[in-house]
Amino acid sequence: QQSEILDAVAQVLHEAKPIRPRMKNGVPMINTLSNCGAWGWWSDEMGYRYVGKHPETHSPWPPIPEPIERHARVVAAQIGHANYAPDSCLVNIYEATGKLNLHQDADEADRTQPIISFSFGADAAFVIGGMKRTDPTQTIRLKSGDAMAFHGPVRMRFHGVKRIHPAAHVQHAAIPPGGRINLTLRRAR
Ligand code: MD6
Ligand code: FE
Repeated sequence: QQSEILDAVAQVLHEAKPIRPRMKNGVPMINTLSNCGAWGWWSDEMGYRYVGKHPETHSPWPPIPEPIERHARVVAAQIGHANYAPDSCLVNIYEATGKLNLHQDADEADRTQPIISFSFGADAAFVIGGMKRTDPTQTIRLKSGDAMAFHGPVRMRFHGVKRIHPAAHVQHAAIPPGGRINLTLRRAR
């Protein structure tokens, strides 16, 4: 199942080349990203938002590959969302030194819709806190093939990736050496 998904990710990355978003102050983020689906998450000097086209090539994002959507629907059904219809899949690409600052996913129109995530490659120290940035956090080790759902009361909790553990990893052409790929499927609009 992982190689089925990763082959589809490689195709997406071929069609929509990974790019590095910037924060509002212009500072580049650490990881590169790509997207598939009608809407892609993006950040630059104009802030965080969903865009319908690749910011550099101006091509529409490729559609969400069937295996990726199918696996997301399986997970969504398990948490009571039988009619989950993601319109966005963010592909976050971590080098071995990658990380992701504490954040809330708050750019989606309907926050009753879950976010489903899949992790591949190196392990990640995933931190999850509370509703306030300063709330205490717990660290969860995400491994290759792990699925996670952010829904219900958890949906808006602050979270991030403290570090990557390059030791244990699955190799695939889509994954940087010693790095990691995370997919987050969303209902953006
Ligand atoms: C990551 N994940 O695992 C980053 N957000 O690399 C996220 O930021 C995330 O896994 C919302 C829901 C699930 C997630
Ligand atoms: Fe997130």
